Parts: sequence; structure tokens; C-alpha cells
Amino acid sequence: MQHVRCASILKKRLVELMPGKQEALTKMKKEHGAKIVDKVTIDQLIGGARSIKSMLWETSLLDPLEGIRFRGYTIPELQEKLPGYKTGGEPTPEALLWLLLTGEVPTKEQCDALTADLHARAKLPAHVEPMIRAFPKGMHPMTQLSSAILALQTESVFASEYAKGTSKKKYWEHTYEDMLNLIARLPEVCAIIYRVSYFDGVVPKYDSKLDYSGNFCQMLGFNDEAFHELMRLYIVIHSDHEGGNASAHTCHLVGSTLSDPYLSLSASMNALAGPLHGLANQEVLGWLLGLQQTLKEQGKEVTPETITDFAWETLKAGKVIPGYGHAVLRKTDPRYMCQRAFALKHLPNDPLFKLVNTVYEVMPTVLTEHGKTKNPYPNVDSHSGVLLKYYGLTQYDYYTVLFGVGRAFGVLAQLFWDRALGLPLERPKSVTSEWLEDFIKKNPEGLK
Ligand code: HAX
Repeated sequence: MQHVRCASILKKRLVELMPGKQEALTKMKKEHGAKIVDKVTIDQLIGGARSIKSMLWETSLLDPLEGIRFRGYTIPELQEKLPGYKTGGEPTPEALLWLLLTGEVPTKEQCDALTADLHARAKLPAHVEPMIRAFPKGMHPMTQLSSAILALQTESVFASEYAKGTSKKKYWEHTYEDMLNLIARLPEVCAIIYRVSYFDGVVPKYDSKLDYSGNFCQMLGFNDEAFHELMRLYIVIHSDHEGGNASAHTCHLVGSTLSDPYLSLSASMNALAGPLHGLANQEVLGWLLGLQQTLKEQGKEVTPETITDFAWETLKAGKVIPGYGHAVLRKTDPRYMCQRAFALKHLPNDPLFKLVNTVYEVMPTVLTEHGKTKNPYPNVDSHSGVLLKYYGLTQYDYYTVLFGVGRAFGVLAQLFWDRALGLPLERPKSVTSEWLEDFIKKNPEGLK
């Protein structure tokens, strides 16, 4: 019964907030709908639609110099304002989910109620665990995660209510149920993937006395409270990065067809699994270990000079330096900086952390000299692997799965608002290169 009471607190607040948001958006469209907010150049059209403002995304906003704000709050502000598991600890994902959904900082009681609600929803349908266990050895953990989310879709409230002919006015409610059920079930799914892929397949029992992250960590096999704190921070900072990045945009796009949250999140995870996006955290650790190994074989010390030489070898081989650069950011990612602060507090003498620091000292100069990237500074993926490895999570092809757990919080919170605001099918216009040539002939100066 406690779960019903808990569930109702967040839902009740959303029911109170929705009419105001819906009315404000309708009014904005009616009064200002025809106003121009952006223009598109041919470079942007060919070049991956960089920075064209063409999507509504309520939960966060990214500034190229300042970095991400979640419902208006920077990462240090989240660390200060959101309740932790313990007083003064890192913010919890439950607190962040409340903030992303409502725009309001929750109380500790509200967070605890949400934790209890998630625990009450966590049981997996019977077919999912045997399916994961039957996957071939060596299947990438992200492939397993995406497939497992699809398999969970048999439980979709949205899909079953839609099939029964539910009203549009109820879409938000079915999405809300799917969002919480799905987030609640990810820890066990991911723990099974981890324990089966790298160990004997025995998964520690679910412990609903802990918070979301604490239970997740112990199911993975990690009981160190410092690692639980890292996981809280990790999930929070990986949750959301406005709407245009590939995993967020994919969830929004697929969801816009009224595919249910399971289908939408699985698609989002497939975008995250790309090396230019979430797989970069795996690639970074591979690059750092490759650097250490190569220098050891050559009998060389790790110094700024030898790192610089190794970086140039990577670039000359036609590869990117993983963990550096960004499609929007033009300064060091604050998600990198807060992980660095965590490392300075908890593992200042870790050799790999020291290596990451030295790479940070030299890489912006190398990339600036290379002259291609618009942003020579590190992004979120540059740091996360070092922290995970320090606590014993050494299997780096698993790292993107953890990113995926975090990302689910952001993209599903937005998907809830997509349905609550009745956002339509997404359908931008494409053109052919012949169309463009013709356009240029007819408009040599472009449109004014
Ligand atoms: N190393 C080498 N070259 C790089 C580079 C890097 N780290 N970052 C960008 N470049 C190159 C690009 O490949 C591109 O080269 P071409 O003109 O030959 O195609 C050129 O610089 C211009 O790119 P850009 O405009 O600065 O960057 P994009 O918006 O095109 O791409 C990327 C942004 C993040 C994909 C890019 O910086 C990159 O490949 N970085 C390395 C991979 C990485 O860390 N990805 C994670 C990003 C954060 C994230 O999404 N996490 O999930």
C-alpha cells in the first residue's frame, strides 16, 4: 500500500502542473507561432543540423561555454540543492528525476517516496532474465541492454492501453507508468548483463532497503559506499544534455510516432552505443591503457612529451582522440570537471587519474595545433572510466551501459512531457543535392 501512496505524490504534483504548461504552450503557439527564431545555412543542412533550433526539450538546456543546466540548475547547484542519500552526499537520481519532471527541487521525503515507488515496480517479467542468459558470450553489453529493453516491452502500459483505444488525453498517464516501471527495472537488467558477461552469472539479491543507486551497485557486486556515491553522481550527470544529442533526439523522434517508451528507449540506447557518442567512455579507457602499454613496450616514461607523441600517432592514423571535442560545447565539459573534483577528493594519488590529468594538460594544445576540432577540450567521457576502474569496475566495454542507465532518466522524463504537451510526430524536411544546386542557381545570395 505504501507504494500506492508514494506513487501518488509525484503523479499528483504532475497533475497539478500539467494544465498550466499545456495552456502556456497553446497560448504561445497561438500568439507567437509565426515568429522566426532561427535560419538554416547550407553548411548546417549538410553538416548534421548543428545548432539549428528546431525542437522543444523542457528538462535541460546546454550553453556552449557554461555547459548543461538541468531545469535551470548547474551541476554544482544540483550538488548543493538536491537531497543526497546521506546529508551532504551526492544528489540521488531519484531527486534528479523529480526535478526533471516537475522543475522543482524535491524534499528528502519526496525522494524517499519515489525510491520506494521504484523498488515496488522493479520485478522483471519472467522471460527477460533467461533471454539475457541465453545471449552468446561476447555480445556487446549495449546490444544486450537494447535487446533486454525491447523484451521488457511486453509490459508496456502505453502499448496495451493504446491497443484498447485509450484517449489522447490519457497518453501522459500511460507514459508515466512505463517511464517509472522501465527505470525501476534497469538495475536488475544491467546487473544480470554484468554478472553473466564477466562472472559466474550469480547476481546478488535485490535490496530495497537501499536507494536506487546503492541497490544497483550492490547487485553489480560493489558494496563500497564511496562507489555508491560515485554511481549517484554518475547517473545524475549522464541523465540529460538537452534534446539534440543523438540518444535524446532518437528517443524523442521514435516516441513521436507514439511508439511506447520501451521502443523509444531501446532506440535511444542504440544511438548511445556509437563511438562518437556514449561508446566514447569505453574508447577513452582503451586509449589510455593503449598509451600506457605502448610506452612500456618502448621503455619510455609517461610524460607530457610522450603523451603528445602518442596523440599525434592516433591523429595521423586518421582516428579521433576519444573523450575530446563536442558538437555544442566550446569549453571543458562541467561533467568532466565534477568528476575531476570527485577524483581529487577520493583518489588523488591514483596513477590513472594522474595520467588523465597530464593528458588534460597537453591535449588541448595538440588538438588546437591539429586544427580541425572546434573544441579541443575534454567531454564527459574523458573521465568516467578512470573513476569506475579505480573502484574495481574494470570491464570497460560495460561503461556505456552505465551511461545508458543515466540517460534513461533524462530522455524518459522528456518523453513524459512530449505526451503531456501533445507534441506531434517529428518530420523535418530533407532535400536532394540537385534541389540544393537548383536553389543556389535561383537564389545566388541565399534567402534573406
Ligand atoms: N580528435 C580528432 N579529431 C576531432 C576530434 C577529436 N577528439 N573532435 C573533432 N575532430 C574533428 C572531426 O572529426 C572533424 O573532422 P573532419 O572535418 O575530418 O570530419 C573536425 O574535427 C570538426 O569536428 P567538430 O565540428 O569540432 O566536431 P563535430 O561536432 O563534428 O563532432 C564529436 C563532435 C564529439 C563527434 C567529435 O568531437 C569527436 O569525434 N570526438 C571524439 C569522440 C568523443 O569523445 N565522443 C563523445 C562526445 C560526447 C558525447 O556525446 N558523449 O556521449
